[in-house]
Amino acid sequence: MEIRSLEQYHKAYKQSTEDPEGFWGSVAEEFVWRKSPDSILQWDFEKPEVKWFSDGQLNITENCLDRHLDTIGDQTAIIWESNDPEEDSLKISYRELHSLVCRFSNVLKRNGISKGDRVCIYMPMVPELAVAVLACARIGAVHSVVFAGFSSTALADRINDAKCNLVITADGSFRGKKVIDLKSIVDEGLKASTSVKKVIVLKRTGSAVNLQQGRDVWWHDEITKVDDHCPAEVMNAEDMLFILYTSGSTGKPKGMVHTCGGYMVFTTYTFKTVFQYQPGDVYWCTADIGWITGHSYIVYGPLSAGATTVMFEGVPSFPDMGRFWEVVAKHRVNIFYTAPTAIRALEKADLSYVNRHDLSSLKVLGTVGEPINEEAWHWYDQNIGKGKCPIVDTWWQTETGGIMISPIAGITPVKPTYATFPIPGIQPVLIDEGGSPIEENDKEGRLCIGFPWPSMARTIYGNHQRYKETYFSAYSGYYFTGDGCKRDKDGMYRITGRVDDVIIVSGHNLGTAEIESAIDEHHQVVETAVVGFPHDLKGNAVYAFVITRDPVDNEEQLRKEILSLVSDTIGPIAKPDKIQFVAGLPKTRSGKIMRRILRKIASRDNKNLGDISTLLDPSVVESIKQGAL
Ligand code: 7RM
Repeated sequence: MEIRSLEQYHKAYKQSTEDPEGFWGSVAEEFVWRKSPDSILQWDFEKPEVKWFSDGQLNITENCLDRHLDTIGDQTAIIWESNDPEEDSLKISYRELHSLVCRFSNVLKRNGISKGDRVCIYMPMVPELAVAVLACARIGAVHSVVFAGFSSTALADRINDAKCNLVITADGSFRGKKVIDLKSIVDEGLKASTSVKKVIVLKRTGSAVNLQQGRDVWWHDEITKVDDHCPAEVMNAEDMLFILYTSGSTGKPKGMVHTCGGYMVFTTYTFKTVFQYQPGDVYWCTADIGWITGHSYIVYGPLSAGATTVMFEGVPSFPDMGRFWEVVAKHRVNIFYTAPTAIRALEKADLSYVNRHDLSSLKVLGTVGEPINEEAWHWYDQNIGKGKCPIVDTWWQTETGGIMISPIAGITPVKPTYATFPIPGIQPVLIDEGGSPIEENDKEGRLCIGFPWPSMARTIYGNHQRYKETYFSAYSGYYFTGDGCKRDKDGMYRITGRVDDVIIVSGHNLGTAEIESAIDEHHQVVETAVVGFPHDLKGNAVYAFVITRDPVDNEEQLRKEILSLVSDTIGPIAKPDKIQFVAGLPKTRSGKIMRRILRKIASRDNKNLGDISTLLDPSVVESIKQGAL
């Protein structure tokens, strides 16, 4: 089933569409099951209901840990790199990780947790976070990891929605120069919760904490009270593995539900296939485990594949803009996976931050999270990959669980800014304005998926109706991704951005990403966010929020240069009517620009900005409002 040539890719893809059950059934044979699945797929996109391997039984941690002990037990499973470059990094072998997970599983049981209970994890990027996740999975508890940068309100919303019974947290976390007191955020959040009975607290920063008697216990005390023997709970393939919240365009965040069997099969398969992981490779995904990328491609996929996965506690800019490259050199990283937002920031720093480090270990580069602009793609390719590393631009979503459209490193062709071709098993369909599938190439439409894949989210926790409405009602018989997409003459896919980010100016469809990418070409520009705003004549006009490298001394001059850049790259129609220079953009904690807020400001609808609590820095909103044109 391995793909080592273009021909094998075509063959696998063909089989996966002609005989999906045969294809995934044989991929599934590579795993350890307590009971092998006979039933491979049942599905109905109208209901909607999807089940994979439904009579199979397994525990994902036996696949991530136990099955490796005899073969690669002493190989490093996790390399941990601290926020502080002076602190020693850690190497944890598969055998050690197995023992840590079993021990902590027993701690969870001791604290009243059993199969089916929901456990909220709100922790820094330390190895214990991976241990906590795996320990939940081992005993069949459902984890809900909340990124440890979310506010107490956002945390409380998520704890209450899932009715979590227990929270695992730390006294605090280190992020660059900052120390964040996580435990006090948890305390604040729990004032609004009735379901949480216990809180387990890991000591990381040494910050003062308030332990509530009867509720709060220390991680380091608890683990001395148990041994490291813990048989894995036998799970049905369709039992819940985890809930992960993702924000929608409206309403409260959606708790996407992923299940054990299909998620394991697909994340492992895509990890090995897309990155062409080879035994012995050191793999680093810079995401936080609080996001789906961290779940699937720091923890589950790599560990199930028996890889060495790097976990980094810090940020790309601390102690300086060379940190990522220093870590790559230090651990001889072979496969490096990051986000365009990080690439754009690092690209603006002096090249000496890159060039002082030895990046010769790199073989494969990856990107994920948003469309990558042409300039950033080439910078990444030339300066990090030195023109020798294939770039896998991986398109997928929290809802899809794993990578859906992406090059296969070194095997399928790449094209800058294109996610290129679907992974075997994935059937993308472009839908036109009228709701009909587009057969021809060289066309743009809304990206849907026409057939189930093993790691798709099965429901929204506690709200199946919303799941149906959000993903299966726009176009009957299809899963709707919410993204716009172009398929070029060769059948390669380019994700153009959320369809709600399309601006129609005088009847012309303009993608915000295109315009942003044009403006970003200016040497003075660090980053741009573009939105539409209502315009009497044009219907909509373009408003650009621009961060510059240095303070602007001649705004009019710079505006002129930007306008001619846009005009030259896209056409005069795409020229922004307004260009506002700003110090920061309203970003979510995973680095996505919240255009919803900018749209409101651009439309002078300041009163109704909605929930800004999930922003990395809510204060930027006020300063953008002040300077609005
Ligand atoms: C993995 C992740 C999902 C949304 C998705 C897209 C955008 C992600 C790419 C991309 C263009 C990519 N999950 N997106 N990857 N757009 N090219 N390679 O990010 O749930 O947090 O976001 O992100 O709009 O719908 S997510």
